[in-house]
Amino acid sequence: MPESIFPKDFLWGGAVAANQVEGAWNVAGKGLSVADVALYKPNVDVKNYKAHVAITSQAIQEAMDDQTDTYYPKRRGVDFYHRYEEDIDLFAEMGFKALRLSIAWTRLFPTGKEQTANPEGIDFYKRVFAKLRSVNIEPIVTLSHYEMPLYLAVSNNGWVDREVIDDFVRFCNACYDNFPEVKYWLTFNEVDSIVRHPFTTAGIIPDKCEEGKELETIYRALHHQLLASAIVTRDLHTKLPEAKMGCMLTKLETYARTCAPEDVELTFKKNLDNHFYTDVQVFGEYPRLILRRMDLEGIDLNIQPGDLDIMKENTVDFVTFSYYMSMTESADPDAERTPGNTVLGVKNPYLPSTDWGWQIDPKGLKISLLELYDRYKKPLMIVENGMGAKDILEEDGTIHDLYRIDYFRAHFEQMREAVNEGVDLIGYTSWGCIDLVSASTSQMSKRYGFIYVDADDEGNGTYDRFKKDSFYWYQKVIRTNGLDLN
Ligand code: BGP
Repeated sequence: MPESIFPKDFLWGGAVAANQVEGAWNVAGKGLSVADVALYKPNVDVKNYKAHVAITSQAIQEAMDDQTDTYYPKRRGVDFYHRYEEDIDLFAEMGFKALRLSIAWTRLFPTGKEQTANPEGIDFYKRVFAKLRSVNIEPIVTLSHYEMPLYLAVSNNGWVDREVIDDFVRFCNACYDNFPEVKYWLTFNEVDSIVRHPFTTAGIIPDKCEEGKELETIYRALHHQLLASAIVTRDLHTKLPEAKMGCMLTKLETYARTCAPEDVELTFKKNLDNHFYTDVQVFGEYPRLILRRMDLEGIDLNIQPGDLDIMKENTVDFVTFSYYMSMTESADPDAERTPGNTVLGVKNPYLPSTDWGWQIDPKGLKISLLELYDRYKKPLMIVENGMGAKDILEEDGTIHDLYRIDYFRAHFEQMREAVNEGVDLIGYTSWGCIDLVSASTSQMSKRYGFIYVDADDEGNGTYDRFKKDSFYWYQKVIRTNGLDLN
């Protein structure tokens, strides 16, 4: 068998998030998170992501008054809370080396303000990590994956309040103290997403923000998150010197629709704007061009004395990102647009789209890998990649998701080329390795998994698990370390 181009210890695996898989939203002392008030909106066009992620104080109150999970699918997830042993056995059967998952902040600190962690929450994750260890699967833990305490959103307007930094630092240190065996940690999932969905990412309630100052409010909250990221990176390096801290970016690779200089400039700025968040976490400082842009837009980050020193001295060890699709930009105001991962880009005539309009671009993954490795010169990990699709469970319990195998095969071929051309890629976790609740639309019908979960958008079904054709394909890919993609 010829040698694979991937490193022998390449971390093949899958990714999930507590708020999209666990369910058990109100048991064992868990408090309400921002995900628990995410309303499923069946009558809203799935391509209108802004409408799906929109939130108001009134909608929050209505959700808090509703104890059911009928229209709050993230309250039920796919019942991983009770089925995690069966699910982890299935991941092990595929040969996973790693599983990316998040620790729900409100399982440990129900409101975020408690001074000590909820023992029942600690116990759950101890059991999950023990199960993973028993089948030699390395946990990659996201500390903040769209799950902040609702109490902090309602009482502090989320990360707008600098005080929330201390609450997050206390939560992260409780994780380090209770789960010291975890080697890979990530601070904020898609740290750049705060500008696209400020409530989901940072608990910012739009109707609580000062009129006309919304963007400054968001960037001030972002500064608090980036400062918190540096502080908890420092604490990790102090407490668990063997562990590694990563940042996590939504890689929105953007192409110019034409070679017209206006299109190229606009596109160049779009990519600068996508990278600056992780620039801060890797280089420890805000890029001058971004600070100047904020200055020109009248945005004051309200940086306090000492903040920049902490950020400069505590940078991350590796860089991770999500990649689903690429985007295109144009200066033409009439250019046709198409939705992507909570974004709206110009339609690329050379690329096919998923049923949700996301443009499938395997070559864009290679470009992203080359670009991020050249920019950061740190080990990279792809921690989200995959395609949402309406899978069909056949009478005999099979699911023929050949389109998903084609998607992954094409992306793995590009990963192989990138590694062969010198990129230090240490791992890959597909997004939604088991069907779960969609982040943007709260649908179950937007399936990503190698494992089918018998549940529909309204929560009807047995919740039994079924292996898709892609389960067996990915099992072979992992067994041959990426050599056999047929
Ligand atoms: C990313 C999130 C994931 C996941 C993914 C797919 O933004 O980090 O949580 O949900 O998007 O998006 P969706 O679930 O909206 O299809």
